[in-house]
Order: sequence, then structure tokens, then C-alpha cells
Amino acid sequence: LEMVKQLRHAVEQESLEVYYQPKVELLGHRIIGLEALVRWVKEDGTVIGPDQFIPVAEDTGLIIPLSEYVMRTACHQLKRWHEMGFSELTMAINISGKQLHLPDLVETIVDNVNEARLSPRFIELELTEQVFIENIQSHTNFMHSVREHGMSLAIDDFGVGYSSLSYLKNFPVTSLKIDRSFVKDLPDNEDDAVIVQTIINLAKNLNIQLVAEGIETSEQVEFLLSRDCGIGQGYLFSRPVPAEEITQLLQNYQ
Ligand code: G
Ligand code: G
Ligand code: MN
Ligand code: NA
Repeated sequence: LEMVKQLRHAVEQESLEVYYQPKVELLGHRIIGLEALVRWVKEDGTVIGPDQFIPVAEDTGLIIPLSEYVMRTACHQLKRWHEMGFSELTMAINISGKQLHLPDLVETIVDNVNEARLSPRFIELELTEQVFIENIQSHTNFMHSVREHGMSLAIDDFGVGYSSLSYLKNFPVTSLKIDRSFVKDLPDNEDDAVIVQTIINLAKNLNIQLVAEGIETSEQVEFLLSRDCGIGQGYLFSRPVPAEEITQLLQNYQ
């Protein structure tokens, strides 16, 4: 209960922070996009991760103002980076299954994109595989609406859910993010190597962009490049960090 009160206060005061993690080209490490990841920075400076408060926010309805804050902040920040000359950067925003039940979710997202004077083609929404497996009509409607508005749609944590892969054919997905559990033990773990190879082939055959998550070593990069996976995220390139640190990374690269 105390946590609910504090979280409500943090949302009202807009004292949550949005961190960003780069998505890079594995060959050359150029940043091509960012993923927005919300953080709760307490007054004593401790940083709390979303796993600890998103579920609370969902159960209390605070997810509505919270996610609007994240979207507004991320869109305005992306606009700032575009105006600094990094004009092709994309922004990925996480959407949880429960948020999909919110009425007007797409409209809220589109309003924020328009308000920041961004083209929707720079916005990518990440849904976990669970959402696809559930196969609920309202979720399908959401996905088509996202695509009709010109935004991209990624499946996050791909490969961890048991499912029929046919949903890849039936949903308008533009990108797959290989769950980091399959990347962790590359290149030595032969099972993971086969699984990752299979996901790479799948994405290629379906003409879907592929992103490897959780990259921490250059050996992992070498393996992925040799198998023709060209895009990734992970601590090797950067942890999720505040916007100013991303600006530094962008400027240092040039
Ligand atoms: O940043 P970190 O790895 O701690 O994120 C943990 C989880 O929290 C991830 O699965 C991510 O998708 C989720 N998450 C991060 N930011 C947001 C957000 O703004 N909204 C929602 N719904 N989930 C988020
Ligand atoms: O579920 P989602 O992919 O949105 O979660 C992103 C989470 O993964 C963030 O909490 C982020 O901190 C974490 N993460 C990102 N890169 C790495 C990595 O290289 N290693 C590990 N262990 N975690 C990572
Ligand atoms: Mn994600
Ligand atoms: Na993930």
C-alpha cells in the first residue's frame, strides 16, 4: 500500500525517469535506434526497475498516466535527437499485455507522436510473445491499427513462449527480438547456436527485421555477424542510460 502511494506520487510529480538503450548495427556499432525503459529514481537515489513497479501500476490503473508519460518523454527526446542531426533514429516503446485492454491506446500513442512532430515511421512498439499467443481479437485489432498508422511492431523476448509460429504469418509484425537467454551462452552452447540460427532463417524467410538482445561479448557479435544477424542490443554497447549519456554516445561516434 505504501508503495502504491509512493508510485502515485512519483507519477503525479513526473519523477519517473526514462532511460534509453541503443540498438546498433553489429558491424561498426553505429546506433540506429533506442529503446525507452522506464526507471523509478527514489529520493535517496536508488533506482528501481520496471519489473518491480509496472505490475503494481497495472493493478492500480497508474499504468495509464505512467505509460503516457513514458511515450510523451520518449517522443520529445527522439525529436531532440533528430533536430541535433541524428534524424533517422527510431524509438522503441514497450507495451505490456494489460495495456492493450486500454481503450484508445493507439490514439494516445499517435497523439504523442504528432505532438512531438515526429513521423510515425520512427516509432516501434514492442509486444511480448505472450500477447501473440493469447490471440485475442482486440490485440489483433490493435496491431493492425498500429501498422495502419505507419508505426512498426516488434515481438520482444522472442522464443521463450511455447507457441505455434503461425502467428508470425497472421500478425503484421515488422521485427523480432531474440530473447537474451538464447544469446547468453553463444557461441559455445550448441543448442543455443542452432536455435538462434533457426530464428535468423525464420526472420529472413518472412522478411522481418531481426534484433539480438543481451549481447555482452565480442565473441557473441562475431557469431551473430557470421550467421548474418546484423542488429543487436546489449551491455557490450551500452546499458540503459539517461538521455544525456545517449547524446554523448551519438556525438562521440561522429
Ligand atoms: O529495463 P529493464 O530490463 O529492467 O526492463 C525490464 C522489463 O520492463 C522489460 O521487459 C521491459 O519490457 C519492461 N519495461 C520497461 N519499460 C517499460 C515501459 O515503459 N512500459 C512497459 N509496459 N514495460 C516496460
Ligand atoms: O524485455 P525487454 O527486452 O524489454 O527487457 C529489456 C531489459 O533487458 C532491460 O531491463 C535491460 O536492462 C536488460 N538488458 C539489456 N541488455 C542486456 C544485457 O546485455 N545483459 C543483460 N543481462 N540484460 C540486459
Ligand atoms: Mn523490450
Ligand atoms: Na526482451
